[in-house]
Amino acid sequence: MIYIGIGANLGDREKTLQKATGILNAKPEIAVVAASAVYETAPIGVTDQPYFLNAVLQVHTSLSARSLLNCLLAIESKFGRIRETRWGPRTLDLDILLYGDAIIDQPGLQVPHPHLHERAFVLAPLCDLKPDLKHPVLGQSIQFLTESLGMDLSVRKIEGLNLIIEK
Ligand code: A4P
Ligand code: MG
Repeated sequence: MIYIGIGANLGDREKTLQKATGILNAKPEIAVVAASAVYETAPIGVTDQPYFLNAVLQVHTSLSARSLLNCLLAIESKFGRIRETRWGPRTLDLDILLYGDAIIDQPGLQVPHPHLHERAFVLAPLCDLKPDLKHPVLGQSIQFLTESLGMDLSVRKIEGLNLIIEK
């Protein structure tokens, strides 16, 4: 199963997440099968920037990891994302978190996402979807990794906000 992290911290964040989910699902090669709750999260890395909305999507796809990445990058640029600062503000960020059990370390493509296991803004929504999923490199469950972070006040589930999946 494939998991994609989605985040936005500029503009209408909620609308961006919803629209990007719809664009992904509209691709004939991609089916979004589940979406986590949406979380409001404190910025990590460059901390002097607005709060993010983050969620995780579970998808089925016939695309290779590389083709999926290219598709995500094309969707990001549709939202006018200009990459200026690493870890800086963005209208839309789409990351491949997990591609089944695949372990990929190529230029421009690392899977599992190298920061997956240390970021509450990814682990909390992923744990909603699949707590018993094992990290292919570390061998530990998503629930274990989430709990290992301890109490994390940097992420807050937004009650009543759900991404709608329509095909
Ligand atoms: N790339 C390599 N592996 C992957 C992958 N598995 N998924 C390459 C997606 N992209 C991957 O990313 C640079 C390049 O990473 C891509 O062109 C692709 O070839 P980028 O998105 O342009 O740069 P970035 O996002 O600024 O840097 P980086 O290191 O990818 O950062 P992250 O890990 O994406 O983190 N705080 C909160 N609260 N919420 C957030 O969502 N996001 C970030 C960005 C920082 N702080 C945040 C959040
Ligand atoms: Mg990224």
